[in-house]
Amino acid sequence: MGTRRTLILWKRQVLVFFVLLGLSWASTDSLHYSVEEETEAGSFVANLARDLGLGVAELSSREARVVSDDNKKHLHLDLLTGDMLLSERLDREELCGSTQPCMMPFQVVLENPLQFYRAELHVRDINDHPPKFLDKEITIKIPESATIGSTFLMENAQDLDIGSNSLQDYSIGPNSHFYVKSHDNGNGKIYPELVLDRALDHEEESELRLTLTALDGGSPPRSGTTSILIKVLDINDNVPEFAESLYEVQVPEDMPIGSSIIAISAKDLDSGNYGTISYSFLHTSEVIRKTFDINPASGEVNLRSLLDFEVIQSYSVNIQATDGGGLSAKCTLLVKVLDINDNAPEVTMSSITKTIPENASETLVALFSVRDQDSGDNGKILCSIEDDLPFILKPTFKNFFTLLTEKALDRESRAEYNITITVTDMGTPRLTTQYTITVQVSDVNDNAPAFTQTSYTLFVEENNSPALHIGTISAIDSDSGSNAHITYSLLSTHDRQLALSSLISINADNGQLFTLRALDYEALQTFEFRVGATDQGSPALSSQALVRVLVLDANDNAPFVLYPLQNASAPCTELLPRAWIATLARMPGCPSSCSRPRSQGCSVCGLTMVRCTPPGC
Ligand SMILES: *[C@@H]1O[C@H](CO)[C@@H](O)[C@H](O)[C@H]1NC(C)=O
Ligand SMILES: *[C@@H]1O[C@H](CO)[C@@H](O)[C@H](O)[C@H]1NC(C)=O
Ligand SMILES: *[C@H]1O[C@H](CO)[C@@H](O)[C@H](O)[C@H]1NC(C)=O
Repeated sequence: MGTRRTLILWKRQVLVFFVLLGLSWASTDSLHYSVEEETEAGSFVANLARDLGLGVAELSSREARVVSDDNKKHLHLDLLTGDMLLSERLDREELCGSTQPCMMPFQVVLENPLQFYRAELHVRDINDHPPKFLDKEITIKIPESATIGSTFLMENAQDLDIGSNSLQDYSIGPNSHFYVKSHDNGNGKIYPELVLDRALDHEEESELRLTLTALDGGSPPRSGTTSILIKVLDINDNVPEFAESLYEVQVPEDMPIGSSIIAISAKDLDSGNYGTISYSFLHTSEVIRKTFDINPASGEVNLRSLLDFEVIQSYSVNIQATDGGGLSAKCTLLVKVLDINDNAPEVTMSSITKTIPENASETLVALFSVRDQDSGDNGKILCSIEDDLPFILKPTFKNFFTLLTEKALDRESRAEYNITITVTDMGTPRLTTQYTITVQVSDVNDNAPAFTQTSYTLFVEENNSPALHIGTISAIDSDSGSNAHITYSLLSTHDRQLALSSLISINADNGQLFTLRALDYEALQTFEFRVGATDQGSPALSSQALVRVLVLDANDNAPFVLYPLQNASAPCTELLPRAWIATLARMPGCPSSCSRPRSQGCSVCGLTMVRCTPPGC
């Protein structure tokens, strides 16, 4: 633009020159003046009267005046003094731009006769402009891999001043990576060039800010600055890095599916894609893939399926972190499964005796083992039974227990026991398993029959009918079964004269007593005998009681003829106990059993009594 403006100016000058030339004579000599730009208006430039060798009066009379080629009134002639003054402040940069020297041709015109003098005013440059950068901030992108000595050309600063007042040099603020070189491109412009002095590292410093200063050569020099932002571009020069090579996490086995157990994180000092890490499992087994998954972006490891401490106690998972440039690192995640008390203790019966004899000490009732699949306290077991039972638990080898009777049991006081074995682990919460054993106490013949009374007194009126039921004795045996099955019997009497067996008979099964014949008060008023009750245990137990029979008198005697003897061949009738049948059967003419009693002249009285009329009686 400066050049173009100069051109226009020059054309105009030429035009004016020719016009003037055509008008009149022109002086050959030209006058040279010089003034500094920016000088105050009204400042003195020269005394034209003296320089032209004319008097002031003549200047005035000939209407001398100063005409600038550009038709602007930069100068002014004072006709009273002949002084040529500046009529305005001149700006060299405006008048001439970069053209130098900055010459402003003008004519001094006189009339009568017309005469003009060529003159020119040299407007001298002063350092009134500092160098100036067009941009307040310059951004340069430099890859961190740039080698030392690399150069980076930047926009130059501009200084409107010229010559030594124009831009001369560049400098940058202190920094450890760059210095600046001024670079003359040959057309008069000086460019700054950054030179890399020390290698850059994006990870250490991703941006640098420098101040570039442009200096001119004025006195004093003026300067302009701009800020340079250097963006250090990343290259994938960093491998992802895990904070630890081994991560360890403890996970309770009841952790629900989908839970996050840990977030693994690696760092990559690179930025952008080179610093973007994706996580994955590396060389993992099927089991691990089924159990865990990893979020590729966040590195969060989640549970895919339930853990079971009783199956697997720990997992070793290899995790790989890969950046966008394909560099990778690996670490190991150790997942320790924590036991939760999720298994109740178990009881395994090896043997059970469901029936134990009473009155036996330390009888083995059961042999069993306990176990709990959990570990630690969760797997520690306490084994107990109710306190109030006559049984004890004894630990044997390992986890085996025996259940024994504590003392001899008495079936008669308790015949059945329900023993609940309670097995509890020490976990939180405690888990308990119960196992109930029902034990029957079998009978032992340890109780003798006991008579309801120690002695019985029976009354019989004399002349009773034979086979009269005169009373019942009774004993109780608290044993059971045959041990309680009582057989009653008559025992011998102390009175040797008494033919007890012909007087009394007893039903061995129910203790009913019968008279075998009519009693006669006048012959026998009272008698006593012992009865026995015997159970069928082995050995059998028995007890005795005393029976006293009192015969009551009746008025049955008329005056009695003692002699001659009454009919002596009357049939004898007798009641015999059942037990005697066998004996009778061996006697001629008597039945051998009661299956055919009547044909033999026998008849059955009740279940146990037989009336028999042996021919020999
Ligand atoms: C033992 O348990 C069984 C079954 O529950 C019950 O029928 C029986 O009465 C119990 N016996 C005792 C002595 O508690
Ligand atoms: C019952 O036990 C006691 C004491 O051991 C013993 O004296 C008694 O003979 C036993 N009885 C039977 C019927 O075994
Ligand atoms: C025996 O006495 C009974 C009556 O008491 C009588 O019927 C019977 O004929 C007598 N027999 C003899 C041989 O005297």
